[in-house]
Amino acid sequence: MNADDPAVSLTKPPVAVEDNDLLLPGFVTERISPARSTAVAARVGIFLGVSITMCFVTGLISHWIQHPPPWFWWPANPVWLYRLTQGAHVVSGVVAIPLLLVKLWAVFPRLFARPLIGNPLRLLERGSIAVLVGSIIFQLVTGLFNTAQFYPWKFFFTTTHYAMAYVSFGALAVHLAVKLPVVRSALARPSAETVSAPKEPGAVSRRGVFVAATAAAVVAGVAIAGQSVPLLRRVSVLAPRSGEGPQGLPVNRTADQANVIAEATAEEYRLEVGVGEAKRGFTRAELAALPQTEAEVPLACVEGWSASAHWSGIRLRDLLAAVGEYRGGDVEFRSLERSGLYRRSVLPQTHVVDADTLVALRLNGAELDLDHGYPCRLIAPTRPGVLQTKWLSAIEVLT
Ligand SMILES: Nc1nc2c(c(=O)[nH]1)N[C@H]1C(S)=C(S)[C@@H](COP(=O)(O)O)O[C@H]1N2
Ligand SMILES: [Mo]
Repeated sequence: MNADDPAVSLTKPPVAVEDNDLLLPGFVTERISPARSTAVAARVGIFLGVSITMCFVTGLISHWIQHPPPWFWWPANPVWLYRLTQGAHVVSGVVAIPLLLVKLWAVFPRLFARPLIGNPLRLLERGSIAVLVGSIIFQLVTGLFNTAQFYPWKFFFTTTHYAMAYVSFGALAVHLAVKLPVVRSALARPSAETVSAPKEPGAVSRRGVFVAATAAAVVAGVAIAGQSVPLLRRVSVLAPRSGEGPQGLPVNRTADQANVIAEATAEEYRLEVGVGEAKRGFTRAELAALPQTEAEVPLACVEGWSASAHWSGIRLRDLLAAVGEYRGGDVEFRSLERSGLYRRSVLPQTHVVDADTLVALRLNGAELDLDHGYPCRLIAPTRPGVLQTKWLSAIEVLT
């Protein structure tokens, strides 16, 4: 090849890197593809930033519902709201995976740029990249494994995933602030940067990379979205929990695994309800004799799967009224389960008084299956699945 050939100068950029005064070692510049450009990195980076922000915000919401800080308020309507935010959390996280890979591919040669450390600003930039890449990979991988209920590690997923979210989002903010000038100039040169295809045969173009990144992100999104979007179920290879369970709903923990079958089916079963000083135990027959209400409330697991369901049972507010006067406050639900993380949940007042909050006895037109919480379970709108306590043994207004 001739060094004066304009095509060559396009595909083999000079040693100075386009975004700043850094120098790349010769062996890297020799092999660098023009598609590994700042233009591609910046554009893919914007999509990546949007999906990570969406994932972060929806993740925080899910965390706050489960561990509410004093100032936090979450509505009881519309019933599908949590289904939407948690579906968006999982989809945006999965979409970010191919985007991150392309982004890393695009910037990879720059990781060898000299000076390796340099001035304090450059040190900050390098440090933020190291933390960013490490923590994002950690978040995406652990999150994806969690959707499959696969935990090949020792730490507790929820707390670690939550703590790491702040680390990665903080690193993202620093990274963006440092890179803002580069991003702005890269976006300001659309025609020169994205349109110029390399003349070298077989070389990949910038537009090609960008289209491939977008396509990969769409495929990844569709592959997981079937967990919450029934129409996509058949094409969603990454939606492991969308399979059918009893009564057309998946089950995360069966009655057998929870070791509650004997007590749940016992003659002596009572649901103990406490409202202030007033206490009353209900047999299953007594519960069934109370006025029944129906509600269409989806189950939306934090792992990303969700499904519509038709419940019938007693409105929680009616049940409390049958025992004593509810004067406001949170209500605690306890399960027959002796151990397990989800044997207890606390329902805020907004949901306690909502007409769709039920102590459910029936599901999709039949008696509640043992695996879905027989003799009765909590069903409240726009709440994570893990808080929809099954096999209830006691309900108590907290004071
Ligand atoms: N007592 C009890 N209730 C529970 C659980 C549990 O392990 N124990 N799992 C929860 C989780 S994580 C989800 S997603 C829903 C699922 O309800 P399903 O099994 O009826 O589909 O139940 C919730 N209720
Ligand atoms: Mo769940």
